[in-house]
Amino acid sequence: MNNSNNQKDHLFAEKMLPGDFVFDESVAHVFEDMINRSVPGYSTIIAMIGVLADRYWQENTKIYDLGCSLGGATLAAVHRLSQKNYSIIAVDNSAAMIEKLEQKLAAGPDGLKQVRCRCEDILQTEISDASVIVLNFTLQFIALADRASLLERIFKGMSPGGILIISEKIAIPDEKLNTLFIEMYHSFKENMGYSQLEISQKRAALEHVLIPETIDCHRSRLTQIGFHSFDVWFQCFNFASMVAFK
Ligand code: GEK
Repeated sequence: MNNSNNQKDHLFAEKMLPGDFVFDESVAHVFEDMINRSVPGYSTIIAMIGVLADRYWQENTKIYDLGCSLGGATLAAVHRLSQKNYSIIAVDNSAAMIEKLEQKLAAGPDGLKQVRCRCEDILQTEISDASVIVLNFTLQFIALADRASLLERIFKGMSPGGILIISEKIAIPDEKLNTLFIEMYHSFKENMGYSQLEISQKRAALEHVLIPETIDCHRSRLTQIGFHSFDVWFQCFNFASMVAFK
């Protein structure tokens, strides 16, 4: 669904004082443009989350979109599951994001009534009877110390056969490749119209807020918790989307 309020992201275009990135009103205002121009493959990942949600959703279970922002993944699932009796819980702790998502849902067709929005910390979200759980570029913002317990709660709240989809910026263990992929990513952002100043100021703002981990780290933590059939289904430079099953 297109958002007619979609504005171009110029948030880091002017020289600014250093400070950590926050998901406030100014970010929510330009978010769709920002994420499409900042995450390689974002639209492909979103569309495929819809396909995976449709394939793995089970009757009488819920879909959770944790860190939903403006509901990109939620709306892709709605689109694919249109005739089914699904329910989606879309959670974000940014009031600005949830407010905009609620406005979008209210203005949309009736099927969107099957989506419930919650403005809360996903570390507090009660998870039960879930067959599809989406963490689309959200886990990277959770403190490292809290990630395993969050994933354990997710595992406990899932029904057997359920799918967990995690998309993340990733760290590459080989230093040469890590540097190469980051540089390729910056070229991607330049191609998307961001200036070098915007790229470097955004990078600095995210430095202490977005903490990437390696694919091996994701794999071993999920396997230890009890998930099986983990793999990466999409990767472009240092961005990946992974699946794992209960
Ligand atoms: C998409 N999934 O378009 N609790 C709840 N929400 C959180 C928390 C938390 N503890 N920490 C961060 N967030 C979306 C994109 S964006 C990714 C996700 C990005 C929320 C935060 O408010 C923001 O909306 C989202 O996670 C991350 O498919 O901007 O790179």
